[in-house]
Amino acid sequence: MSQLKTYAERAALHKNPSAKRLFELMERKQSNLSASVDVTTKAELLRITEAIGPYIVVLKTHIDILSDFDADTAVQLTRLADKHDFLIFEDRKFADIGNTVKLQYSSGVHKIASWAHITNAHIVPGEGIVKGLAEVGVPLQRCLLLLAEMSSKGSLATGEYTLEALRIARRNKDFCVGFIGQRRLEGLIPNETGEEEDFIYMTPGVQLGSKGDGLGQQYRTPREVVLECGCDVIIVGRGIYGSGDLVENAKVYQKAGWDAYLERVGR
Ligand code: 5FU
Repeated sequence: MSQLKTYAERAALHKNPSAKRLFELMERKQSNLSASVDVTTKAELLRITEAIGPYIVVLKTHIDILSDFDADTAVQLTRLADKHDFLIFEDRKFADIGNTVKLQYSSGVHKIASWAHITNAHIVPGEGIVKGLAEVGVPLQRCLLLLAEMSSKGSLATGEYTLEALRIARRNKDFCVGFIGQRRLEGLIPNETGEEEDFIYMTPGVQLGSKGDGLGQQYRTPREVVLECGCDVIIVGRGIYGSGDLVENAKVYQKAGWDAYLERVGR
């Protein structure tokens, strides 16, 4: 039962360098918090990231919402990731055939693979999407999360679709290290290899004091996500940058996520 193991113990189960590093840095920073900084200018993205960097393990970006993205944006994000010891997750949600996503991941204005340690993909096109992204990401020691479930109301990623995400991940473990999901999935289908397996679950739709946003987003608390559903990293957007003091908000979510983890592993 990997959710009962500590993050440090689970680091040893991963060969993918980015996945291993994520588990090690969660333990080091005593944080399982990812901040989703969904703002539309470079200056705002860098200002918020500089302020909350000490409390997060993953900065989640939507780089295509910046109105003034330039090559220096990636340089500055990388500098802040090194300074504050966190990984960068571009929430690109790739969704095309393998050959196209290879180009979207490596090229264009954003050159995502050159700076994002983690990215993610829908499995709508089938397994070729993972193969295509892996051709770019594996040599750069990047990793991929599959969208197994979404937090939004009416999501079609349920049932057999969600199980297929688990099957695809099991066949591509060198690159595909986990899921965007709302609960752990391993127990839903027997693992026929008999080998010990461990996937990372990163979970959006987290906020204290709100149940939703009027556009379909549904929120749960860090405790529900980490303790009750066994997920590993809480992704918090407007709960941190939406109102009030950024740093205080980040500290509140860091503590809530970490306390839920400590309770889960019995430490
Ligand atoms: F895959 C998903 C999902 O299922 N739900 C999400 O909300 C991704 N997200 C992202 O997490 C979404 O695109 C936002 O960037 C972020 C949640 O932001 P919020 O402000 O905490 O609602």
